[in-house]
Amino acid sequence: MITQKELDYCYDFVLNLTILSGKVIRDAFQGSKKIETKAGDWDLVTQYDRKIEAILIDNLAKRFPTHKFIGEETVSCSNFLPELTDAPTWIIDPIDGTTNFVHSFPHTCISIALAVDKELEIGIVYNPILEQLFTARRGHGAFLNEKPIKSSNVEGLQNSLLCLEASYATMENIRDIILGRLEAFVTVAHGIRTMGSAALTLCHVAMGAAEGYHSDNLMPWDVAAGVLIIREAGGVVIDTNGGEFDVMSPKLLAVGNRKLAKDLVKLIKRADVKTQQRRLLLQTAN
Ligand code: LIP
Repeated sequence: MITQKELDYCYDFVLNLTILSGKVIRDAFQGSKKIETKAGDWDLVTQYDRKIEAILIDNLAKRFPTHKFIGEETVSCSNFLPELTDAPTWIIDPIDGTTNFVHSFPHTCISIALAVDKELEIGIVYNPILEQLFTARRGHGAFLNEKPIKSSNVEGLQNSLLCLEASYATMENIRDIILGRLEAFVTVAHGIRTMGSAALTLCHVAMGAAEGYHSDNLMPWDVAAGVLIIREAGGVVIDTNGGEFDVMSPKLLAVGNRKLAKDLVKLIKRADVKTQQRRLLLQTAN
């Protein structure tokens, strides 16, 4: 159990800390970085990801000694994803959009959320390069640089700007699924975008700059803050198959409104059926 007053304090504290930590990204942005790979050639980490995660966790742990942490780089080192419990838990991506950061492509951010009783209470996504600060508290709305934001009410797929994560097509075992979904999106939408930062893409859906975002293969820290920001901006987050969204196992469809969400679920299902048929044809041809 946590009081509103305690949550107010957590919010003020983490907001200051996040803005201060943004300086690390800003100072390192144009320079050379030490780059290592994690799950594959496409999964990068730099010394700055680790540095920022250490700053965030050290300061939060000092201030809130009973709180727990799920941080991208800590989990990568231990290879162990902790369970989300009822305890106040900070879910942290020190640099979301690391590949963008490595290339000095300006869509990169710090993403941090607080969950209490497994409910997202605080979400902050901060891009210190473009000075975009997205914030949300459960039940209090969503904001970009302190101004309220609202998700899109465009209901037609044919009038939508849709985002998805195309880079997973590097993985051979799911390449056809990703490209099949990409083909389906391109065929119906006004346009598609692939930004390279799940957290910032979610915030663009929250501010109504894009109608929808879809990606499987994400991790809790990529999405926790952005999910609260979209919901507080009036948008919808569901599982890719249309069911309830699970932040600890995110297969995600984040959409400006419910009507469009339903149509996207159908579109993705049809694309996957087509992919399965192509696989069968290939198998019989071989
Ligand atoms: C990245 C995401 C990106 C996703 C990558 C990765 P990182 O986060 O935001 O959109 O496709 O898998 O998780 O690794 O830069 O923090």
